[in-house]
Amino acid sequence: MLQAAAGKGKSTTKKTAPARSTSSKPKVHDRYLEAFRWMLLSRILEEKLASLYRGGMIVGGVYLGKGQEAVSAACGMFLQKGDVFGPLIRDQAGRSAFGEPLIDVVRTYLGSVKGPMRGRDGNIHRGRPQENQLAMISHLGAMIPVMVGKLMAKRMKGEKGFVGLTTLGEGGMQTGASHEGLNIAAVEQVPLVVVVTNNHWAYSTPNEREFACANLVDRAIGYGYEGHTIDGTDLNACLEVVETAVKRARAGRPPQLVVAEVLRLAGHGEHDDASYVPPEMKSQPFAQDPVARTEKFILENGLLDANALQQMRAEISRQVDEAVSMAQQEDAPHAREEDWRGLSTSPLIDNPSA
Ligand SMILES: Cc1ncc(C[n+]2csc(CCOP(=O)(O)OP(=O)(O)O)c2C)c(N)n1
Repeated sequence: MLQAAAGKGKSTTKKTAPARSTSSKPKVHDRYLEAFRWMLLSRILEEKLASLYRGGMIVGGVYLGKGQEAVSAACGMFLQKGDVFGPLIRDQAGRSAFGEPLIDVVRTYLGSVKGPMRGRDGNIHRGRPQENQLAMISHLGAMIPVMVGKLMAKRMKGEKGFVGLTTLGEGGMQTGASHEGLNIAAVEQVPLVVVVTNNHWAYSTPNEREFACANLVDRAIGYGYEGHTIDGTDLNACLEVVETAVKRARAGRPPQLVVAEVLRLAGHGEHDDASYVPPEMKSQPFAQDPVARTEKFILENGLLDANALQQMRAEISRQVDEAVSMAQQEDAPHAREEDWRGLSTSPLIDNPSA
């Protein structure tokens, strides 16, 4: 749903009538099924990671995207070569849709020296900056100014037609870094999409202790963004809205703010039992499990039958198990043999003209 539209110049900001997205019927079945596959991969992979964590085989935290798979998958699906993705902790589906190899994930969690972080950096902080997947920064809000800087650098180099998309939790949106980043992106008119997933909790802090506006999308107009809201449990709505936002940013319209509503269907991390979530919240519409909802839709509309779905699950589980068993046999880094320079700076030191 498009909530507020701002013109390209800051002074021409105007509010348009909200247009409600009415249909949940997928227009493009292939796209719907592709998104579902990323969602399912995320769910199955994360269940495996949680089980490895419980077995004491993962050092550091495990943070699941359970409940956020539909909006996250959509975030990765409309980005093209040359676009930049800045994912956060609950974005396994989006990372996979953007092109992150499964083995990268497992190698990082299991500390393999062959992983993208060479076994040195934990779990969710992985990335491949040279392939435009920014390494995740934990400090809430800090991904936005980093993304803005990256987009400005691309523009200064004369690149054209690119978009940057970064994600944020509703808690992260309340930090100073978020405000500064959101503001400067609009001042500089960089081609940016910010997807905020309001999962109702920032660790154990509920929405009413996080912000006092009616809906976070109301801030779009104040920042000079175009704003959109989505039911983050409805895959088709997520695909439509994120696609529109990416297209608009690419077409040179102001930065785009998308606010999706879901419930975090796990603890903050696997160390947290989330016992502070009141039971009545779990029966709210936004608390639906997007994977189950999408699966039901696929079956009811005959996009796949139960047998084909079962095969998809089995195939993904097999790929996850193979990746885990490969990474488990790989070495951790050896301190004395390591090149301790940073991942991004090494090529610049070796080849200063690069
Ligand atoms: C500036 C800062 N403060 C605190 C933290 C610790 N912290 C990490 S995640 C988190 C909760 C984040 O909530 P939200 O942004 O809503 O995202 P969610 O975890 O719900 O997806 C907190 C408090 C941090 N990483 N950075």
